Amino acid sequence: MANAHDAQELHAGLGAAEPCISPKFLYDALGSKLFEAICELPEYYPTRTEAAIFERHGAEIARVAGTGATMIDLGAGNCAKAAKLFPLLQPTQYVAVDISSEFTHDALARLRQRFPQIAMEALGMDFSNRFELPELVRAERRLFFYPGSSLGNFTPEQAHEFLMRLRAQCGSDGGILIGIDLAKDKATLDAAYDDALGVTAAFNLNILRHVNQLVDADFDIRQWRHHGFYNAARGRIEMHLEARTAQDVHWRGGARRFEAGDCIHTENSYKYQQADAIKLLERSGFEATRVWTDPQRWFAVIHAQA
Ligand code: AVJ
Repeated sequence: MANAHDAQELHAGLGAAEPCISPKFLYDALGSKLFEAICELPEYYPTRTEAAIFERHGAEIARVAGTGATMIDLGAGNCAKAAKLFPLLQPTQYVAVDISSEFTHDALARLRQRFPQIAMEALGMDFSNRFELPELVRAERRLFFYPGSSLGNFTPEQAHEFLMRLRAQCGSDGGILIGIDLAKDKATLDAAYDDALGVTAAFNLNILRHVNQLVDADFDIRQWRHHGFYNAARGRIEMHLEARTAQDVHWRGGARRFEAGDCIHTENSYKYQQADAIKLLERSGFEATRVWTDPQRWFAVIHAQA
């Protein structure tokens, strides 16, 4: 069952002239596991490229970002990226924010055993719209940790608004450590979002299963096909689901007909030029202090202070 806000959002998206489902609905418990599997795929370079940057430059990242902060992990998932940085960043408090809260709760339970000196909280919430941290998150020295290039799910304008809101919540001396996927050749990008095993296809199709649960819809998943490709003109990956056949779909409070070939837009993932990512941060009130990239310049990790 969806909350009223999600139900309304789904209803509006499904009924729109250009139907869409927000990518946040990709992440139910199964979707989070499928995303973990995507991160293991040879074609999906972002996770391992970013991990290699953290691995190689971790000590310097910790020097620049500073130790002893409250580390707020946005879209924490299995918390693996943050956990690897704990020995270097030594946060006093770790706050794992994720829309898929049970998934993150389980991960956090294991982490508490390994790092008893760090106070840990899991927050199950959608931070994409409005975003206020509860009292339990300490206000001094907040370091937002936003890896994986999830910022790419926003349009650049939405990203700007989101970053301004983050900046306003940084507290004194706070900052952000963010991962940004950089623009690159189309073949590499196409393969990363349409892999040979079909894991990304399963991940995308799973959104329909999740929507069936959330608003009691009757999507027949076998009647839909995954598309994931780089739209170079718009500088973004697009994921769509295409109806294989004409069909009627119903959900709580609505219904519509899809003709064969009709598409539902499920995700954008913007790819940035490094200079544009820095401009975006600075336009949002941050000051970029340092950028780390891999030798191919496929991915950037940026630290910026509030
Ligand atoms: C988690 C949003 C960064 O855009 O690469 C992976 C999600 N979608 N494969 C991305 C995703 C399809 C991912 N982000």
